[in-house]
Amino acid sequence: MESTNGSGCAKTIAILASIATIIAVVIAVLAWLLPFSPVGTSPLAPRSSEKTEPNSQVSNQPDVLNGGANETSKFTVSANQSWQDTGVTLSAGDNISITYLSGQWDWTSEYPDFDAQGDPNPQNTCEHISKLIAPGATPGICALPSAQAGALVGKIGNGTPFLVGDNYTFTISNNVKSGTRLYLMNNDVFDGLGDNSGKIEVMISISSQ
Ligand SMILES: [Ca+2]
Ligand SMILES: [Ca+2]
Repeated sequence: MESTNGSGCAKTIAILASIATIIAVVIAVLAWLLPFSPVGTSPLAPRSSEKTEPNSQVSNQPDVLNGGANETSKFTVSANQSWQDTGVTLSAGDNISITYLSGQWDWTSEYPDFDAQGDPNPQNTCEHISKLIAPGATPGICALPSAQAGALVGKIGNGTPFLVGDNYTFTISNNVKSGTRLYLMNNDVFDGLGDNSGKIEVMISISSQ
């Protein structure tokens, strides 16, 4: 009787031990499985982090692309009009290049045509011809008195006019407000534009920081 009871007790202990082992294994498996989705120790975690990293890289890329933006446009400048709005807007730090492409013009009727470099006669600065046309007139009646008559000249907003000629590349200074426009014209006496003929086409390239 005792031995039978003893053997029954041993079986019960063995069954309980087996159940305990199974429970322990289940707990161990759960302990391994549960933390890994939030913490990242399961096989799934690396996949979710792989998905996150490319997304964050993609969201950063447009900033890099915008930082290196380039814009190119063409504009036709008429010989017989004052400052012409190119529609190009500029910001401090932009690098701008204005390049003559085609066409010819002059600074007075019946005069041989030339390109954006202006009158090929070195004597014919705008200041010089302004004195011929209007003796006693101040040099301010020209867009850029010291430059050749009929040369392509430019200005940024209401800034000081500058010589462009066939090509001019420069950086927009820090005191220029964002969105300021580029203007171009034929370097002639303002009151004497009406007798000019021709037009030229230029390419304007902007690279923003
Ligand atoms: Ca003229
Ligand atoms: Ca002509």
